[in-house]
Amino acid sequence: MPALTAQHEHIFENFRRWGYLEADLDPLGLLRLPTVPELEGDTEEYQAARRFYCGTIGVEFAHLLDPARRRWIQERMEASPTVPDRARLLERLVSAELFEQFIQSRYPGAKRFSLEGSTSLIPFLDEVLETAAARGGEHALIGMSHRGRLNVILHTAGRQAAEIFAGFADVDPRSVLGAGDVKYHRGATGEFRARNGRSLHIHLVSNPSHLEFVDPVVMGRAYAKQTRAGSDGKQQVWPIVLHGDGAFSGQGVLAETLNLGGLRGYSVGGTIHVIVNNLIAFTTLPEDLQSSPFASDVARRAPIPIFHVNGEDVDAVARVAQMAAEYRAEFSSDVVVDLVGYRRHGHSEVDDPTITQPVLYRRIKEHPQLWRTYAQRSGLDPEPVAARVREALAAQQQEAGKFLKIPSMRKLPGYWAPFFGGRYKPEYEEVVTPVAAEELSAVGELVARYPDGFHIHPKVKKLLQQRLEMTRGQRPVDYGMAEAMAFATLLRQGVPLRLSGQDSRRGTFNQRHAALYDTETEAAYLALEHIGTGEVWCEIVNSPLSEAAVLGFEYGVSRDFPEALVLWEAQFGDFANAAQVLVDQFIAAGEDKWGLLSGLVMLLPHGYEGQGPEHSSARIERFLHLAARDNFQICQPSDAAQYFHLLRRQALRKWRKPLVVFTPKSMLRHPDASSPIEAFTRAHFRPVLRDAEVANAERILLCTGKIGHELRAERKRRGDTSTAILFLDQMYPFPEQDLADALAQHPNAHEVVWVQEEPANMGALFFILPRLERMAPGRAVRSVKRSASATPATGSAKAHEMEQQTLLTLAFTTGKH
Ligand SMILES: Cc1ncc(C[n+]2csc(CCOP(=O)(O)OP(=O)(O)O)c2C)c(N)n1
Ligand SMILES: [Mg+2]
Repeated sequence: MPALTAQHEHIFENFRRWGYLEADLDPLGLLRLPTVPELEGDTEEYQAARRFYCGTIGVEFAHLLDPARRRWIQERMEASPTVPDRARLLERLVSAELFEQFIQSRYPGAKRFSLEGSTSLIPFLDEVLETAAARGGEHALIGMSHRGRLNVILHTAGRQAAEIFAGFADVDPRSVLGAGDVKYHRGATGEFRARNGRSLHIHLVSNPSHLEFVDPVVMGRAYAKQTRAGSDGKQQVWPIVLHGDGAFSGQGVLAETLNLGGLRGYSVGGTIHVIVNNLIAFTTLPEDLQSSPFASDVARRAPIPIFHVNGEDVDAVARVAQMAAEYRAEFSSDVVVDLVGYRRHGHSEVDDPTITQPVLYRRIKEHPQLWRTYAQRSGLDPEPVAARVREALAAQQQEAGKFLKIPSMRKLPGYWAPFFGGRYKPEYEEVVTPVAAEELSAVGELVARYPDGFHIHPKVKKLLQQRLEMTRGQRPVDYGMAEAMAFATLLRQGVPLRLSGQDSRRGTFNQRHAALYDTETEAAYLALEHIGTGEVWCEIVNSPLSEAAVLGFEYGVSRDFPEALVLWEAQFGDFANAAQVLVDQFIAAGEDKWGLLSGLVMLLPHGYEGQGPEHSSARIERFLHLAARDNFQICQPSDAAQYFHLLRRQALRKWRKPLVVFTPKSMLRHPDASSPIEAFTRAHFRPVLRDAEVANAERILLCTGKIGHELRAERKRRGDTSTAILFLDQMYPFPEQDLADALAQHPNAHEVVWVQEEPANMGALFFILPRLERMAPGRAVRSVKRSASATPATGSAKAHEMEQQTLLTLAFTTGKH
């Protein structure tokens, strides 16, 4: 081969960099792209380069940092494409399009979020999965929103059309009163049969309406399945996420999720992202959706390629699918595919698009259906296939009539078998959370250990020494050590463990020290990661500065590793509101909507310490608002031993429910919240802590968290012997019996006062008061709280102190006569 001239190279480099901007990507010519002066010219080189880079495939890869990856793409783009199995592609297109039309004609007025205009998604997914199967893939986790979901369930997950049609008939609404979900959000599992005879298990992840929030959940689930699969897990389990163009460019959680792709502790060996780009979002056009030409532009910050492909060139779509999947397999990297099409109907089928885009929809109406044009271009007769498909769909509709209730299209993996959800029953309380003294002292040695020659920081050395003394009963155990002991004892009992959060390895409050850092080399050593044996893994990870993506990821991990203790920690509890969608739509509602359980733990630092409107409150009220039907557990352990037992209970129980824990800040090392070693060897988690100091009180103060300790100190200061202080360590499920028993210990108490640090419109007040009133007939029920406020706390530390003092004073005087 003659050496390429510099001129030739220069021209090709320009096309490699900018060619996608002049590629023929858009079936209806709607994309507005800039012209590129560097691509002007008509020499032979220009024509050759244009053929490679400005056809129906345009690829952005000049921003990849690794020359080997750029070369890999270049070689494939500059090679002649092989001819695909066109008969097969046609058959899939016909089937995908006629399925939509069948629903349109048989269930008029029903929403399905048709795929028409982007039906080449179905052959695209086929080719991705074919490549995955050839590369050792066994599972594909697919996340997607509404558009084309039913089509994917049928063609990709391999479910029966009859099962889908039964959903349109809504055969038994009574069975899902107040629960369940609409058909275009429900999950499905099935099999995709590849040509090489292998089949891939497909897991279509249940999805809420909130666009893009499923993305990190898919990754977390894939991560868990890959961990389970072992060393070649990343080849076995393939995450694929489908996006709308509007959602891709607009929703920040997508950007957060892309950022996880290359991080240790979160990498899943590459996710295949597909934008089903119909150049519209509901009624809004691209010029109002993104500031840049392509919806995909947000992905260019990551070192991953972006393939654009004209969705009407089905051969090119198949070629891109193969390239994308091969790239993922080769480089363990994310890849983005922008499948450009249009939307044949309104946003849903009951929506009239001619109101907002009358001209566009006149054009779309005249635009031929893809299966017909593809057949024509390929010289194939589509009619025999079409007749077969129509007949099969009609037969499936007959079958659908036989279902008595909407069929579940999902089978849970076997590892869920031992676990259950539903309402809480007291007989579940069988788990043993105390640990023998010898075991605790053995564990103390283990967690305080570091390798020979490790240069330990003097402050940390002192702390480790103190921890040893704690397990030997020589000093009270604080929260940090209680947690380390809970983790270590669980690991020794065979429970895998994963904790992620911002700065979680050291701990935001310098309390955890799960990782020790060598003062000479900065190498990290995590004693907990060396405790489990065999399959028992432990990961304590510093997360990126994201709440939504990281919480979604950990929820995903918990969904596919129910036997592990999976924890997400917020830096401060209120930052969890940046992930509120995950809490609302998955964690609180997942069981009700989809019958899906999770044992995820959320650790949310909470407490009023004068740090201002933020950093004070983890918004207890928000979680209590979401509490119903025992959907999750909401707890605030008031001392170290309670925390220890709570974590162990969560891991050892088979009742799998998310657990929200309000964790302390200043109380982390406070002697009042530390516990004697005996509390770890004997007790268990108590939802209500009784008062050991005051018997037969005249007044009862009921509270949760730090304020209780302050009330105790105030009582001591006052020399008060007639006021009992009870801690409500579990707010939900509401421990009615335990609380009733605790109240009954003080039959002469004429009033019960709920005391909280939070303002009147926040905290647990609204939740507790009506329950207390019901439970304390004949006693006055009152409350002490900050005045209602638009912010959780004051910005002035001094004002905070004054308020706090007032709370304490009021607590000891309110209603007193
Ligand atoms: C977070 C969120 N905001 C708004 C909506 C309402 N909504 C549902 S679909 C949709 C348009 C989505 O457009 P696009 O992502 O392009 O997908 P398409 O429907 O075109 O396939 C909107 C605004 C939503 N579901 N989720
Ligand atoms: Mg769209």
